Amino acid sequence: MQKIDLKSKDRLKNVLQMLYICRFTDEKMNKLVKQNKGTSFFLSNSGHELIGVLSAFHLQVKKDYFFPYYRDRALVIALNSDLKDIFAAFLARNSNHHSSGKMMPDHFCDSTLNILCQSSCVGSQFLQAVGVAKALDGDEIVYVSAGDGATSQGDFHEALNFSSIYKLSVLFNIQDNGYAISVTQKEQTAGLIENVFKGYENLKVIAVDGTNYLDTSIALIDATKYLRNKKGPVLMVSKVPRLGSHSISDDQKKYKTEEILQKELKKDPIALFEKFLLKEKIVTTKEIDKIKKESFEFVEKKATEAEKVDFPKIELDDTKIFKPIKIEEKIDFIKNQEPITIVDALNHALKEEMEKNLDIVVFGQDVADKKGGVFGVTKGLSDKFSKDRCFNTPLAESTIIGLAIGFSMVGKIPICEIQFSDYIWTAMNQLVNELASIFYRSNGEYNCPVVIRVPIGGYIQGGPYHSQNIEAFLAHVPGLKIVAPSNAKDAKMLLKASIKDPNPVVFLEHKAIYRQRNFTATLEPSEDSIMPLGKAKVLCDGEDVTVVCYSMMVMYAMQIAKKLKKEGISVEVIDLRTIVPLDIDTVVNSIKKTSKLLILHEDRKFMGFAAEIASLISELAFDYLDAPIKRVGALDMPVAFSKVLEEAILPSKEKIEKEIRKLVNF
Ligand SMILES: Cc1ncc(C[n+]2csc(CCOP(=O)(O)OP(=O)(O)O)c2C)c(N)n1
Repeated sequence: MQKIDLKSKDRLKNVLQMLYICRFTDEKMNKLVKQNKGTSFFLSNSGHELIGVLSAFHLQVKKDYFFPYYRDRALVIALNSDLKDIFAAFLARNSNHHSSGKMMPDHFCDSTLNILCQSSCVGSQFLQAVGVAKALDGDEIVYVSAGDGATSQGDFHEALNFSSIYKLSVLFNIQDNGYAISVTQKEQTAGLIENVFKGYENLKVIAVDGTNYLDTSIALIDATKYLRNKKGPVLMVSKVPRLGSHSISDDQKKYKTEEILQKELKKDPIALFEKFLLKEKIVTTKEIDKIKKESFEFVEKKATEAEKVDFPKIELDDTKIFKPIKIEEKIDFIKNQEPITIVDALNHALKEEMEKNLDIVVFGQDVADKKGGVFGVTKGLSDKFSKDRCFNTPLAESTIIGLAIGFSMVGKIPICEIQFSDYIWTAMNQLVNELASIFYRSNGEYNCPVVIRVPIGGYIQGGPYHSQNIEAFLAHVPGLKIVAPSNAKDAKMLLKASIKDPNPVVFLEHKAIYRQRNFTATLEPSEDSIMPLGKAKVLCDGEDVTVVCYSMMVMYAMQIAKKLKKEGISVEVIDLRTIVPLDIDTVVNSIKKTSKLLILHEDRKFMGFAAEIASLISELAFDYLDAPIKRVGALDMPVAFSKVLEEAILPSKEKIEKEIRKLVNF
């Protein structure tokens, strides 16, 4: 490792210049926000400059990866992200990086410098950083910063745990300014952060005065050596003052006494650094003044350039939410084979794709062999492809989706499993607030080709926590595709399309039909067969009524259609196959023929996905309807364990048939 001369004049002048640029940027932003030039929000970074600048100096630009938080502008500036872009983003302009007007100021994102996409959710960056580190195989370091308040989030503990298990080179740089808005450190954490987390094996913990140049530099040398040698993660707790209020909407005088404010001012890292330089006689006052002046002028110039950047164009089409993808349908079947079940179909799709694409990684709870998943979908994958490509995660759903985000942003294709849909809720922040919007928020700089496989549904006496359906919740989130196959051939081909999709796909697998043979087992599509997302299928032609359904309800609808046909009632059954994208055209075309629509899903009727379809059809095809649209779904209550209750709560074939008959006779 190269020896660093911490007292070289060049280095120190460089640090000083960066510190001034950061401070003047802060002051300029504070002024700009009052001038109505496009921005309305400002977060002071004053006090945090030294730790940010030195972190950048001790890491390698374009080699290492960075998840800076909003008070880490100094790191981003010192990594040489163009200050014009930072100002332009601050002014909500169409900046080259940092979201181009999508995100509030200081949400950094610059793919040319491996700065990954930041949201506003405090603490959600930790697990994504860990995912990036797990995906890398060189001696790169993944830097992730946050304030002391963020360490209270469960994701922080999950991230320390996972990175410590796998000895991942993640530098957790906690910039402890003693406050989370107004909440003090004592109210926040049961002890000092540097003491609380010492129990994780392989984790090196360093506490440092982040306003002291020499101490911080030495701590970073120590940390980076440990990380480059792949000994494990480092938790560095840097004590810094927050010299401004939390943000422009806050007044710290409400909760900090004058005495505290004065004490904090004495810890201004720039004033302390100037003092150090003069004491060590490394620079003269004159040199300081010169650097200061040049830095000021540089900041002014960059801010002026930024003001000339246009505001974003008003582009609101789908291509801003989903990265475009075109897949041509190709279907043929393997000859002379027995029908396969959905479990087999999924397992074969995974094996075939993993064989072809070395970037695919599978993980989740119990997915590795010999168990191969609680439903056996991932059986044989870790034996065949090694535990690097198919591994068990801790029992932590946020970890699973957080890791997937990290993997996907650095070129991998993660396929993760949430063991039961009922347990996806602990990962909702990573799924909804993070994964779904990264393509949009990064203005297309990053996209996340993640597949999340989720067993859903009831009819198995699973009780309230092994029976849930989640499509209506997820369909409301822009940026997620949702697939719900009803049979083995569709499952195989749709999973292949989901893996090829550059966007996040939630793949819903119904537990009750995983191994069902009579309806859902089919001949096996060949390895190259694929079915694009967003194409519904008319499974049986009819004249009297259209039944729209998906997942397991397709089986019920088809069985009822077959029965009614014998009585001369002709039911057209449409299998949506994907919820998002939704193929509403196929439904409209069917209604033009039948004039009657029944939407069937297993999920609760109230606020279920049928409500959206009904509403769309009333907008698009009202003139063709001869009867009110009917919905059939579960009762508005949790699904009970007892068979008699479960049957009464979920849609039964009898009830569906009754409702179809009523509609036909309307
Ligand atoms: C999950 C979440 N909860 C609440 C907020 C609102 N919020 C934004 S910043 C902040 C305080 C963060 O404090 P800390 O992590 O100590 O960082 P600091 O601002 O002090 O640098 C809060 C509560 C948020 N953005 N995200």
